[in-house]
Amino acid sequence: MRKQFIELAHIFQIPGEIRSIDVISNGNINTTYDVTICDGGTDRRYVFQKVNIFVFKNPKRIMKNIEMITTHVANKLEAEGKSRDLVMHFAHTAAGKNYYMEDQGFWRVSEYVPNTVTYNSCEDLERLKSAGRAFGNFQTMLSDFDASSLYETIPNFHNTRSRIAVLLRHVNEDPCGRVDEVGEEIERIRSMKHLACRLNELLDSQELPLRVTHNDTKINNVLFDRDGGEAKTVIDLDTVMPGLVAHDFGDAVRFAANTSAEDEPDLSKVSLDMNRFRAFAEGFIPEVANSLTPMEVKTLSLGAFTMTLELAVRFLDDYITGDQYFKTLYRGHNLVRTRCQLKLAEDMFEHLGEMNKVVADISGIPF
Ligand code: GN1
Ligand code: MG
Repeated sequence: MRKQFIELAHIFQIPGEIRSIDVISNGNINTTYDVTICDGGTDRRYVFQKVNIFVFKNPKRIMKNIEMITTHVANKLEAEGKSRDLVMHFAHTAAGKNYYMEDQGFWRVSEYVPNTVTYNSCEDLERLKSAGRAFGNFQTMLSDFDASSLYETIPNFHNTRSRIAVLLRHVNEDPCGRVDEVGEEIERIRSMKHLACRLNELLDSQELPLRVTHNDTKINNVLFDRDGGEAKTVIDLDTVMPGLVAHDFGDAVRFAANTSAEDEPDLSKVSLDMNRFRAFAEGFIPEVANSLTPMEVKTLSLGAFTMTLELAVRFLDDYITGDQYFKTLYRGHNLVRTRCQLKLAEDMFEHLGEMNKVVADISGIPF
């Protein structure tokens, strides 16, 4: 492996000697390494990433999106007198490309934002609020970005209605003979389907606008300052595409306000933590409030329920089609994830009124 990384460093024009290579194991899709390279007595850290081309069919276009987005954000930061380093920066090959494609895969390398850490869960409410500000701010930074110039990296990514339709088609086909095991889960999804498609309806009727959104707002996609604890920047820009603000808010809540991990097998540990919900909302909403329509604000909580049910649908779909999309650590991992997300979605359903009250309180918009 070391030999391959020496070659990659050379291709991406990074001078120096490789000191260490560690796997970063928290993504479910790409394969990521934390690589330290020493040049002239100084150690620098880089992120080497092999992009999953089963999931991302056109990675070159993704890298073009990323180039446009990071340039846009860096220019804005500079105009505000802030450091351009607060947005991801990718290494380029001698041919000026921010990726390298070979038989073994599709590679990219970014500089590790110095002095930062990531968290896979978040009980610290101040930290959560700061993550809310970071995702809200990212959204605001992209509010004047031309959405039509973006390639849609995964079509229908957060199209919940289409996700459910695909699942139900696969239930009929039962390609791996696993449908018998999951009758109850399918019924629970069917019973929540109507509400989960509400955002689709509001989009169809143009009561909600499309914006440029991040679409993968897990807390571990936020880099926090190692010393101060404040969120510095957001990463994982593969799915920046047109979407709904409720998707970004909702996916973040799904992950960060769950009292358990997203794949907790002990369902008694799975629930919505309203304190964490409030903390994230207190960070996110003031950042975006000026640019959102009242309907967007009113559908934020619905976004949390919708994204959680959508993830249950995606995990179950992957389970019954043979675990090809998400990385799994054991047989049945996707089913465990499904059950966890279903339990959380049901708990969110119970708490919709309470969540809406918090959003109304923070935004000042009466519902
Ligand atoms: C995937 O790889 P990661 O952890 O950044 C997935 C997200 C899911 C998430 C669930 C491109 O994200 O949509 O919410 O797993 N990304 C893609 O953990 O499908
Ligand atoms: Mg991701």
